[in-house]
Amino acid sequence: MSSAARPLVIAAAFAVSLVVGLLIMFWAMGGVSKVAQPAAIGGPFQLTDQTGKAVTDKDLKGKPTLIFFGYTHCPDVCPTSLFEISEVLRAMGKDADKVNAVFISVDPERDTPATMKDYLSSFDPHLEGLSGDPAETAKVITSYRVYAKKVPTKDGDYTMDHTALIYLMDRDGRFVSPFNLKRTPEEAAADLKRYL
Ligand SMILES: [Cu+2]
Repeated sequence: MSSAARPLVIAAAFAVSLVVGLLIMFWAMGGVSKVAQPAAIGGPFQLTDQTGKAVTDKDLKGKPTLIFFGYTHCPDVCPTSLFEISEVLRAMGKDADKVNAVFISVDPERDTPATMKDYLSSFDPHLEGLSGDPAETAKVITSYRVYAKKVPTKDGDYTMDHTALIYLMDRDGRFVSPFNLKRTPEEAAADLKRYL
């Protein structure tokens, strides 16, 4: 090889490795985006709110939505989370009307619209409490990939182990990310306002 050709060969080898590298990167990113498709969390549902009105996933569209799954007999996690969500809604001011905040029951046996209404009276009035029959509940739990399991207690009663994640859905009903409440209500409200 002449000494004049060598830099060209090196440049060509570099170009080939760059192209191969980019192809691998695109392939890997394609693979990742398939796994993380927004449609993977959430889906159609039909439930009943605390006033007895039917609510579907379509009713939530047009506004960003916080969704929290739980049950009214919950001893600690649910009341704490609902209190924290209430604080965020308060910090939203008038903009609280432009978001949905939804509490979905994972306990169809005990949580009727009347029970939900009574329970939610302790929290921000923007909160909607949705419940359904066992089949409707199972469907929404599955589509949001919620973990919910009945755990019998010694006195013959039961509690529910459940996912304590707060789901942030965008105005089109697509899952954005878990919503972080481990910050001040003002910080969380400012973050939520970005999705209006
Ligand atoms: Cu709970």
